[in-house]
Amino acid sequence: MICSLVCAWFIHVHGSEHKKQNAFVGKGASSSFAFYPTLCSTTTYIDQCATSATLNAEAGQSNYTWNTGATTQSIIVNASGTYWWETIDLNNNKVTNGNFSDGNTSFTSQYTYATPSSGALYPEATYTVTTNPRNVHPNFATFRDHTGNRNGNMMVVNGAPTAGVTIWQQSIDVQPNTDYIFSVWFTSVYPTNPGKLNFSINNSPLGDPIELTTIPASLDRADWKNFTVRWNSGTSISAVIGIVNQNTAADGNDFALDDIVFAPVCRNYFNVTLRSNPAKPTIIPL
Ligand SMILES: [Ca+2]
Ligand SMILES: [Ca+2]
Repeated sequence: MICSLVCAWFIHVHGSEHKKQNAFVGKGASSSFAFYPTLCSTTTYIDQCATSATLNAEAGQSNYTWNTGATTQSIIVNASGTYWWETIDLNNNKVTNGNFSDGNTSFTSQYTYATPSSGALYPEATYTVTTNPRNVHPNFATFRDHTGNRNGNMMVVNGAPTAGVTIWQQSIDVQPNTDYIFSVWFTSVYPTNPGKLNFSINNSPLGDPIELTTIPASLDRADWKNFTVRWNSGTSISAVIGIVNQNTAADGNDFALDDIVFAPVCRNYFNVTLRSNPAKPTIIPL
């Protein structure tokens, strides 16, 4: 009863603030209310008579990082306090033409560009920008770009057996002392010897090797996978970001990439207040 009264008062006094924050105020012994922040760096306020609250990060992320160490979309917290989860600020992508919609522009490659046509990618160490790998090599798989758009472009590469060659590179401006995520979607376009690559920044390798997976011999679909690496800009105000081939296999080693993002990490905060029921009074027998 006491808790209900306290919470009723709190909702009355702070209701307008909570509405503005688009948060839901609930009460009860436990909570399964959903919270979906839509903007990065916002704070969602939660205040409820409960011993726990469920915090839901925005759906559709490829990975989740909470300050508690959790990596799931939702977490249950049992104490008042400030919690946050990190994501990529996609509204601040520094890459130009990362989805290749503008074709073969805004980036450089140490491989040779081939104008899209049947068999254009027969030679090793060539690349193109096209809507279907089969369009440029009869032995490559047939599929759409990463977003599944029939008219969407991707970069298709016939990898060559020389390590340390830059496949894709672009110079970008960055803010100093900021954490960034470099994110790329890759798939093999041929089953043999899936590609091995590295992220690079300012011509130094960064992060774990990017090891692609094979695709079915039927060559009827892609296996798009997302690879990311984190980087702190330090004192830099610009960076040369790149993707470097590390596979020395002669056969196969052919792949596609799409939706390149280089954007700051941002955090969404939850400010949680949990109000427990007070202890029941002790009834002393007469
Ligand atoms: Ca695309
Ligand atoms: Ca090849």
